[in-house]
Amino acid sequence: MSHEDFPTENPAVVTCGLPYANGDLHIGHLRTYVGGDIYSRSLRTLGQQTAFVSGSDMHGTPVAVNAEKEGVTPEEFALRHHEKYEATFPRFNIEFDNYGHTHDETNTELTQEIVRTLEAEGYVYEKEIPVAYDPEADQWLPDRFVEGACPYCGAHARGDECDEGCGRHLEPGEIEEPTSTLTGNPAEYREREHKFFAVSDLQEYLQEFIDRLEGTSNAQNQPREWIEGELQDWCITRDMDWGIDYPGDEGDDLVLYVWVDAPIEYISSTKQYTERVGADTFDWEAAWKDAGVSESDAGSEARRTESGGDIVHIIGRDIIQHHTVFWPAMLRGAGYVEPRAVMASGFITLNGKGFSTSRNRAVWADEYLDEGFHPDLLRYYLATNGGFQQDVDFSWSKFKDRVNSELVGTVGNFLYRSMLFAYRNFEGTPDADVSEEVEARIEEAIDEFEAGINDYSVRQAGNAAVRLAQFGNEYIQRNEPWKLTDEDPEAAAQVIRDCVQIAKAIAVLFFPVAPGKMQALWEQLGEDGSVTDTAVDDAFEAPPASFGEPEALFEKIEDERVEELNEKLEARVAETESESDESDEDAENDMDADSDADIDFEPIADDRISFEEFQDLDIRVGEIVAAEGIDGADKLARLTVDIGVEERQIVAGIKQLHDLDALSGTKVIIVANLEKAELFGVESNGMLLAAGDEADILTTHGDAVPGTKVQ
Ligand code: B3M
Ligand code: ZN
Repeated sequence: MSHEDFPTENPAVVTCGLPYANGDLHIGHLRTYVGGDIYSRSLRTLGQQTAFVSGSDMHGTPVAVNAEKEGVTPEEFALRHHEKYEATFPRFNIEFDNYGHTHDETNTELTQEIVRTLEAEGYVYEKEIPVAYDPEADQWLPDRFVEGACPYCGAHARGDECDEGCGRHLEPGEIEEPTSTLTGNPAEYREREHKFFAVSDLQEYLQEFIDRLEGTSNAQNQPREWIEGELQDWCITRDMDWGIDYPGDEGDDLVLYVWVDAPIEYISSTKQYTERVGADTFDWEAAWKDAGVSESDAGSEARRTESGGDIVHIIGRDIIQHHTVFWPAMLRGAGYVEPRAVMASGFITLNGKGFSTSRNRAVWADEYLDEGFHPDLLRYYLATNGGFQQDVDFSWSKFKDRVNSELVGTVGNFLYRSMLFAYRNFEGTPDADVSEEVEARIEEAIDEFEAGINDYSVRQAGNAAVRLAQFGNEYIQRNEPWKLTDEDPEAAAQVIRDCVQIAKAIAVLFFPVAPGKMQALWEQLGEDGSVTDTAVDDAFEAPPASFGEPEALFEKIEDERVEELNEKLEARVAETESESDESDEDAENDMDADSDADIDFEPIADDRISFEEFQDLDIRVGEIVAAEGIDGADKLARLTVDIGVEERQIVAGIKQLHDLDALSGTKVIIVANLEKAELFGVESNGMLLAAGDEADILTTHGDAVPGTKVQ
């Protein structure tokens, strides 16, 4: 069942994954928040009633572990970071309608209420399970207090997550060869009673839910296997005193698992927004409560929610499982509205390598602003450099290129030249009607913007305005108004009238990406108020007849500046590395160690091979014809590859790293004469070449056809 296009009559809630209140923000962390801010602003521009909410994730072992290292209470530690985040987001024009935190009263009460409802609905049971214990420290070892080997893939993993291997959520007791992170000693498993949420009871519901779910394709594809396989129940309590008490168990050392109360903050934060602005402005219950589900049928057969709002979750791709399995199960079990969409972003690298907070190998959020760069430049870069689910690399040099060519060269150039011309010759908007051609082109840009939002592509929505500016430049160039002012003033007035309208349409459509800069443009156009209060149709309204002399909105970044910034970064990394040999150990302190992981390049092999040996390899260009996941295998996909002379079946470990549906037609490089192998019972006849852990697929630069030999 597909959803109605935006804008809908329902209230929408856009949420961003809650940052752990645990460290400093670097520009890589900002990607999902920028994406969420652009998405929610764009929905409003389309006329959708929208609340944009998030908050800090205060609980869980990531915070407890670091607070302990600093010798402060988890609360003090988390609040300090929360306040810092709350102040940092607006500096990047990321303006939440409400930014709360998981430890506040609203969230504590709502979490306990939801857990009580799940209990009352029969979704919670008790079970004795083995829990890791450190006998020396005389302490239970929940989640990140224990590490060991993943029982599914064998990779080194944290207690609750196989962060370096298959990416699975791990239940207490699952990790093998447990070691205490407190003392470094082997941990024991001791039996202990815990509470479980019967996710498996909702399996049938989840299977139907995932078919309805919209958003990026990774969020729909990745969880299928879990939902269709044996669904595990979920231990929802932990042996800790930092967290939200299990309702009724206050005083005991049992708190709710952080992943219970963290997503509930999405609802709590919306509720706080309503409490501040009133239900007439935004009604959190209308958005979140599933009025159609009575207590008695909450757990029955899957039934499409008829009421409630459009909930869009924007997250990093490492927490897809939490948002597409556990969270919808909780919502369903407690009678709340299911998410309409999950948008899961790719990771971000710095000069091709991972950000590393411990090695100071990062561009810090504060640092970016202190260098004097406008936040909108970074917003533009992060939002449009790649599709939302693709990995994006940041380098000062690429940043400079995009700013100079697109923001300065295309958008800024068009706006400045047309408005300066209008100001000098007409002191504002010339008195004429907009031409049909330009009106149609503005309509096209609006359609593109709207389609981008409905496809969950902030890049497409953002690019609609840039492409309109590109058209504007061509339009001026083609009509040469500077030649017309004397010969045919009326024709000159027409061209400039059109350009001023394009400028206004850009202000409306580019506002979600560049709110600060577009507000300045709005004022240059002589408009009153804030662009926030405009909607797409305002793109067709004439700007005021008079406005002042414009100023260039975007400034070129010089090569020397890039050199200077690169040098600063290198020097800082070198200094941090020489200061500390402990950086490897510190890696787990990172706010988000997944995206922070440094790539340790392997040394170049010493053994040289002869040219003849190289020639023994038959490497060919191929083209993917079809790609599908192999059932039961976490990582493997079966590819059909056209290699000119024949079609080959090749098995490759790319299942969770690529959107398989989007791969057909992709040119690839394969080793065609590798011995055949059988993987998961499927024959692999050749090998796909791909770079690094993310399996960045090698392709051709030009138009070599399938079958062409690579030499
Ligand atoms: N605090 C951060 C993460 O795992 C975690 C997100 C919670 S979202 C409800 O990326
Ligand atoms: Zn694993």
